[in-house]
Amino acid sequence: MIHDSSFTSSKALKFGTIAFRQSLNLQSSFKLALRQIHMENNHKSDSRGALIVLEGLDRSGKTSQSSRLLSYLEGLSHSVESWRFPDRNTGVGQMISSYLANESQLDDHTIHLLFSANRWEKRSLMESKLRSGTTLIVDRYSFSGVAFSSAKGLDIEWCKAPEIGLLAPDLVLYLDIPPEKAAERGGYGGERYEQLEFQRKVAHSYQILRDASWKTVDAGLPLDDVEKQLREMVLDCVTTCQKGKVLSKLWST
Ligand code: NYM
Ligand code: MG
Repeated sequence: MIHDSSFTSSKALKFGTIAFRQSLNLQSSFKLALRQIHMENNHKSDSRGALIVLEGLDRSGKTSQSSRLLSYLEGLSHSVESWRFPDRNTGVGQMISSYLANESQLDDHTIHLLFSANRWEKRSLMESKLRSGTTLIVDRYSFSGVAFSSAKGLDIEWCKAPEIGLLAPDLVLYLDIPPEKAAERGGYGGERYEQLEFQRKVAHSYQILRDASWKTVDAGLPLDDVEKQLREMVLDCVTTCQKGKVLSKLWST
């Protein structure tokens, strides 16, 4: 009896161990399957639109090239939008617009922060567009903010500070043109900053800001030639972001 019972319990123990092992196996295959599903989902959500910024002096051709790039990408059936800063349609944008038109006067620091606030008010929309797969071609961004304000003599690090944490562009296309040549192009409008001497200082500030995400194009070339070069760079960037690239933040260490 005693022997029997010990036999039965050792059998039960063996059975229990097998059942336990099998359940462990099942658990780990289940976990593996879950991980695979998770990775697939992650892969899908990593695919996103590209944040492409055009920078350069006034009259360097950014606006014309933005609209050309928009039509080009639309023609390839990409989801794409063209944005610009300052965005003059918001309340902050209207204050900026009247300052630029010399209809109001503001302290240099104040207008700098308004330009920055104008980007911050669009930040979350920008992120959701990019994550949903829309590429944004943006005419001016934080680099304009820092280049123009620091050209007035404001400290460059102070100028960069309010931009920290905005989305970092995947590509900055710098339309390079000598300030004298830009000034010849149909002349400047009546807006603040549109003066040769000031634009020389802005060009200098842009040089300090240049980093690895920048590509420089000779904007003195005919529009078609500039466009051809830009198309290639843009398409390359859009493809990289479609495959999945981490969306990073500007100037955070
Ligand atoms: N500008 C633009 C700034 O001074 N700081 C900024 O942050 C931005 C986005 O506004 N001369 C200046 C550069 C231009 C002016 O822009 C208006 P646009 O692209 O010419 O309309
Ligand atoms: Mg302008």
